[in-house]
Amino acid sequence: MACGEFSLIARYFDRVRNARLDVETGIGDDCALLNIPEKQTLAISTDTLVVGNHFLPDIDPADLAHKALAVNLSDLAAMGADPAWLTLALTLPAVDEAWLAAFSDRLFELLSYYDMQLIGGDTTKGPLSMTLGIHGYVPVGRALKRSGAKPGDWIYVTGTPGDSAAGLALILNQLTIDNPEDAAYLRQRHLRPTPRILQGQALRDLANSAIDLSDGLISDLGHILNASGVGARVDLDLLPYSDALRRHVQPEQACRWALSGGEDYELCFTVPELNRGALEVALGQLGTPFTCIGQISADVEGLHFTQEGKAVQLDWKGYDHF
Ligand code: TPS
Repeated sequence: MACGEFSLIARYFDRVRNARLDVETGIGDDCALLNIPEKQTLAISTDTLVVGNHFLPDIDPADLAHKALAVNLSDLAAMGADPAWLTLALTLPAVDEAWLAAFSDRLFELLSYYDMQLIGGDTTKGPLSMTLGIHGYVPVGRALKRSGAKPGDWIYVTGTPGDSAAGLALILNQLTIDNPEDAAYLRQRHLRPTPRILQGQALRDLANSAIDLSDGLISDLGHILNASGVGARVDLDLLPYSDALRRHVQPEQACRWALSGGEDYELCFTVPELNRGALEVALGQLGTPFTCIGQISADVEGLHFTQEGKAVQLDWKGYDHF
């Protein structure tokens, strides 16, 4: 059956209305009209994913939907925001109904999980790509920023950075792992990252600064340092690795992926000494693994690494498209 742009939207993207969110008009008018809850600041972010750069052409459409939404949600997590509205501009080479059904099913599953609503978008023909605009809100004055790190703050990461880059290496056949469970785990960490939404919200009153790990710790922690005008020491011996990464990847490669691989979508944040106990409780209650990897310092510039107590120079860079 032929499926034009408008029936495509009606069939796959105009689904449920969210009762929590005050949306006057969702998909189906020229603009969406949203009423923002009182005493909340709107948090807005946008991300583009392009075939060949962010994913391979044969990616499973459900994985693509998951990743596209998760990387956007991760930006809201890094600010401590509550997710609410999504726009989706989708460019497709052709209408493939099975592909669209699988893509939109996973998208709406996640939207429902995070209690969000798709409020608009655009569909065009061309090489597969998409731009998502995500909107959330955060109580006025309580958003986490990159610029708040203070000397003496402890630096933490959630989860186990490096897994996503190992998953990508598996997908690109640059790495082989003979243990199917470990290989599947690493692939999943790349294809289906977990946005740390509740963790970001729990950090609002505990962390001085936060960022999500999209380009790798070197680059992303570097943004915190630049924005805050401070330096930091990170102890490479403290970097948390997953069992799968540790079992199958040489330590130096694991370290390189953790620092510069990117796409982990974990949070990196800094916490003053005073809040460390409350942090243990708050993230412990959520069952989130998190690790202290270093400390913000006023007497160094930029990022300094130590290993076995000695300074080490690393010339690795974070992921850069250009
Ligand atoms: C086919 N990659 C793409 S974007 C990015 C990384 C590490 C950083 C975050 O992007 N080639 C293929 N798939 C991939 N996922 C990569 C390379 C690696 P952005 O800054 O756009 O959010």
